Amino acid sequence: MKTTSQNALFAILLAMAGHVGCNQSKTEPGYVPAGRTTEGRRESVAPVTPAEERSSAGSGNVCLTIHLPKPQFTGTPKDIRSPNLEPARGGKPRPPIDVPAGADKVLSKDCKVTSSDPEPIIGELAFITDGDKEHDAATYVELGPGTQWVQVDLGKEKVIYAACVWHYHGEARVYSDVVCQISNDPDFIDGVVTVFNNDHDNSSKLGEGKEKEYIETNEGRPFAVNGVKGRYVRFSSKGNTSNEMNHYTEVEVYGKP
Ligand SMILES: [Ca+2]
Ligand SMILES: [Ca+2]
Repeated sequence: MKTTSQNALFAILLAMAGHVGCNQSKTEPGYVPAGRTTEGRRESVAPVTPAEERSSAGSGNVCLTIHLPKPQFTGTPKDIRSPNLEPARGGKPRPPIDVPAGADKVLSKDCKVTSSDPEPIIGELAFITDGDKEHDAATYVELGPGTQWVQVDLGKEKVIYAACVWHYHGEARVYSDVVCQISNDPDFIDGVVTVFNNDHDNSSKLGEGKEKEYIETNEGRPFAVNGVKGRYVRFSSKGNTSNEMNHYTEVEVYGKP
């Protein structure tokens, strides 16, 4: 059994390694990734418990751990305006994502990626699942303007419990019409399930979304998926608040291998 000081040291080491933990409850302080500050203050770091210790008795669930790249900027910029933007979170993390035990594995690493723009302006489609999420001029992919998608082929049908997308976290910006869909049809005509959609005015014509737009950071945008089965996962967007292009640094899809 670990002592309190050992637990604290472990938490600090995990935070330094860039892990986002998920054992906080509503009564505990929110987790802040290493190096993040809010309004110039150094934030405290909540304890992080490894996934195998977090499995709560009876429920069979574990909290998803997402490995984060280094942050490139701190604080919340004040000059971004977008009609469907979520309220500022003040450095607080998003709610943790619980998934069934064993369903917290990255399914998408090195999977084949196709796109509505098969010849990216910058980078290669393979960058999107290569596991490198650090922001760098050599790590992201730039696709053309308008609604564009990238599609990950998981190789066979999998049961999906979460996903996370990092578009571009070199500066604070907001991407429009962020949509994620899952299907067994590579053409996304039959059996399409939409699992994330913040296109509130249906300008990308994939349906009206209920999610809010968000500012890109090193945390990407993680979201839970309710055990949806499918082989292909498609991520769409339509430009951003800095330019009309579409970018991807990495996407991850989580579930049972
Ligand atoms: Ca990458
Ligand atoms: Ca829209």
